[in-house]
Amino acid sequence: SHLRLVVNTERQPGGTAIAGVYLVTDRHPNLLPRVEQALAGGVSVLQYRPKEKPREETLAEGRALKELCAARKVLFIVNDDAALAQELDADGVHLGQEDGSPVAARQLLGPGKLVGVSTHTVEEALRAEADGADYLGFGAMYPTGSKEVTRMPGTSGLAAVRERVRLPIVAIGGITPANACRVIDAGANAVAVISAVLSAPRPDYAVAELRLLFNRIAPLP
Ligand code: TZP
Ligand code: MG
Repeated sequence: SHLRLVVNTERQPGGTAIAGVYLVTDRHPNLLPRVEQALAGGVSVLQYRPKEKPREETLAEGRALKELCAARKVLFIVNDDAALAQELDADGVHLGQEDGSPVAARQLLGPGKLVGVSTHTVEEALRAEADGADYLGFGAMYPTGSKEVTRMPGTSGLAAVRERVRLPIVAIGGITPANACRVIDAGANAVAVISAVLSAPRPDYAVAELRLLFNRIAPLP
């Protein structure tokens, strides 16, 4: 069964769409039902982060995830690959520092699509803003087993970026319901999570716990 709370994930008028819980996919063998359950807890954005596999499988998985998102008005973003985002008609693409220019991605995807850029320093954040990013990824906050991270600016790095940019900031890396309060307080508009949700016994409860923190802490610049 799913969480019985009524969850409103519709965008608030005048507010940014990038806020709250931003779920990133992994290669969980049972990914679709796990994601479906997570969305029931109140996810705002889903990022599809496919792993190496045949293009047709990636497309099929991407279409299925997009459908789950559409049913709950959750934004659907594709990691790394602007061409895949275009092929899936995703709501946007998320680029790392080595994934090509945000300007080119925006040109390919056309108006109305979101372009997010991963950043780790104030300098990268300012450059992403100048390149026209719609939001920033920023991390890692904490050690994580989900990715080999070489930089961990943490919540103090996040606070430094918050002072310099007005774009929505999505913090990532080792975030859990137990530490998300610190991350939101340091200025995150959204928390990106993999394991704290997809490896939880109840992904919907884990999302709800994270989401409710925003209602309680949220006044952000
Ligand atoms: N980028 C920086 S840390 C990370 C990514 C994709 C992994 C986050 O996973 P988790 O399990 O929420 O720490
Ligand atoms: Mg990338």
